[in-house]
Amino acid sequence: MTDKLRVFSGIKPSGDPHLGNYLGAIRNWVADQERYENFFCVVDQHAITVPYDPEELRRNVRQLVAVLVACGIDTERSVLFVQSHVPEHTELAWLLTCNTPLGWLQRMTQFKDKSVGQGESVGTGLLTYPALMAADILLYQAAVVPVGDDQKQHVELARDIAGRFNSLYGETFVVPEPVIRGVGARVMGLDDPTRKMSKSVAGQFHAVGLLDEPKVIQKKFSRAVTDSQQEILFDDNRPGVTNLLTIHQVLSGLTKEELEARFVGKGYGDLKKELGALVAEALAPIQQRYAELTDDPQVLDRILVAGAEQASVVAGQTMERVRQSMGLR
Ligand code: AQP
Repeated sequence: MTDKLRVFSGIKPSGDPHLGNYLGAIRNWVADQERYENFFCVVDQHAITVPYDPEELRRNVRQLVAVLVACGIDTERSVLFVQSHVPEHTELAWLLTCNTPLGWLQRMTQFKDKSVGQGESVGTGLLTYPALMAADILLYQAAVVPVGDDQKQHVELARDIAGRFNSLYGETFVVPEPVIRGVGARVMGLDDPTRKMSKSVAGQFHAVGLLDEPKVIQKKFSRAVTDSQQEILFDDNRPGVTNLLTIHQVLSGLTKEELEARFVGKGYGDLKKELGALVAEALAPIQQRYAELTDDPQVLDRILVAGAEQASVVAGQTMERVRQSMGLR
């Protein structure tokens, strides 16, 4: 037993993990391992709500688990596991779906965005997956859920679902709090700084992968979209340069004023070159650990088995209570 607050964090294996995932999420998860009792989950069942390739999914799951460990997730201190390895997630998701009004799901902005143009052929899972996400969180009785601002609405839904369930069937779930990070909370695409950097967006120059080689990283930054102005300043009306400066700020730890002063009289080329080197340097130790870790596939197999066992203990206890509360036992 521990008196630390329990945290649930998920990441979707929908493609190669990128700098946005690292700066907006993984880096903070690593830093907070001492502060919280952590459950880190590779949410593979969220990655199947849109068309996908099974072979690629298998590869992405293993790659992502290895990247998380390489970034510093310590499996001695935190529980790291794959969602589908703990079947209670889908069991609870169904029970929660039956207790979630349709209107609550239909008003989720992500569903509205992602279903555009698909009409009635849109996968039902895209509509109901926030109930699965609620199950992920509630299964571990998490008090805190760190998320990007785009996921805040889903954590609020999980709160509503927990509250409704507790009032219908008696106190069963901890009602979770979303926590949004400050600087670096949102890294934008290098090819289009008005869109969030995403794993699933196509385009060679969109995202910086955590496993990209230094020269690829340099090349991607050299192609980053900026604007036709000269000064290098943080400016909400200039998303390209602001995105580059924000990435620099998170990695270098410099203040906005220090960064702006550093680039007075210099051009975008200087900023991009320096940033490319800074990012490559930050990713080098991660890539080194990743190479060591994946050298022997059995190491990863053992991590996956141990993680699922640890997660199952808590998930099993919650499910027993839920089944009792709902009259299923
Ligand atoms: N661009 C980003 N900037 C900052 N944080 C980000 N995160 C994702 N993209 C950025 C954060 O990473 C964590 C894991 O995210 P996820 O993989 O579960 O889901 P996502 O936000 O949908 O990530 P992607 O990369 O955009 O995937 P796709 O393309 O499949 O939708 C979360 O904490 C997220 O906020």
